Amino acid sequence: MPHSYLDVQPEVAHALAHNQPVVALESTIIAHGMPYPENVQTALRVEAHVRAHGAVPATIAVLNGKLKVGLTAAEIAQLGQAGPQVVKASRRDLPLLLATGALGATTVAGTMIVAALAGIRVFATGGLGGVHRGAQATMDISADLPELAQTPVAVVCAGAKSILDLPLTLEYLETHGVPVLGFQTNEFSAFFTRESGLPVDMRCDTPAQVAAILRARWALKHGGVVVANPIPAGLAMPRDAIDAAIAQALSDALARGVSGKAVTPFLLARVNALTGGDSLTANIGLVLNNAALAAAVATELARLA
Ligand code: PSU
Ligand code: MN
Repeated sequence: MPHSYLDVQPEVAHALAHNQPVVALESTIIAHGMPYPENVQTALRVEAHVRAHGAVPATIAVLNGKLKVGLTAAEIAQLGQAGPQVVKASRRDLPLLLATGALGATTVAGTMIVAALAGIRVFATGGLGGVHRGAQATMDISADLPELAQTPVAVVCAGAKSILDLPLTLEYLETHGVPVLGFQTNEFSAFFTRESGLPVDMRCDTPAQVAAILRARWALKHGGVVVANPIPAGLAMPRDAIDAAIAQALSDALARGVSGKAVTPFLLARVNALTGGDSLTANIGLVLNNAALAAAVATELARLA
C-alpha cells in the first residue's frame, strides 16, 4: 500500500515500477544553499543533467502536507524564490510540516528518508552535513550522520566542507558502520578542494564498482553509503582562500551566537559571501558532476537488480 503522506510524480513512479534508474535530489540546497536566481537555474540544470546521463530526476520537498517526490519547475521556482523563508526540513521537522502543511526544503537526512520511502536508492547533492567543529562542547552533529547509519540510500556528494570537523565526521561514520567510498580518489574530498588529507574506506574507479558495494551493503543490513566525488580539478579552489573564509565565517557565527539548525545555513551563506562568485561557480559545477555520477551509479544498480 502506498505511504499515505507520499506523493510520487507519475514519471518517477513509472521509472521505479520498471526498475529504471532514478536519482533523488535535495531541496535545502535550493532554498538555503545558494542565492536566487542561481539556485533555481541550478536545480533545473541538475535535473537535466541527470536525464542526460540516463536517469530520471526526483527532486524532493514537503509541500501541502505531502512528501513530494519529483517537483514541477514551478514548485522548484517557488522554493528558490522563498529561499531561507522555507523551513529547512531534517528528520525531526518532517512530522511538523506534514501536520501543518507548511513548505519544507529537505536536507540530506530529510531527502534520504523520503527517497527510501519511495524506493529510490541513489541521491546526488553538494555537501554532506557532519560533526561541527567544537561539537565536543556544543553536541552539534548533523542529523545527516545518524540518517546514513540507518537509511538505505547512497549519497553522492563532494565530501563535506571544512566548516565541519572532517576527522570527527569520518570517526562518527566509522562508529555507525557507514562506508565512505572515494570515486577515483583515495582521499575524502572537502567540497571546494579535492583533498582533505583523510583517507576513504575504499577507492572505486567505476560506477559499476560503486553499485556492487551498494548491493552488498543492502544484502547485509540497512543503512547508507557515502560516495565522495571530488570537485572537478578545474573548479577546485585555493585552499588558503577557502580556509580564511571558513575561519572568518566560524568566528562570525560565534560572535552572533548562531545555534541549532541555523548554524549550517549561516556558515554556508557567509562562506559564499566571503569568497564571492568563485565559490558559487565551484558549487554549481560540483553538483552537476555529482548528478552525472549518481545517474551512472543508479544505472549500474538497476542492471544488477
Ligand atoms: N553543506 C553544504 N551545502 C548544503 C548543506 C550542507 O555544503 O546545502 C545542507 C544540506 O541540506 C545538509 C544540511 O543536509 O545543510 C545540513 O544541515 P545541518 O548541519 O543543520 O544538519
Ligand atoms: Mn546542526
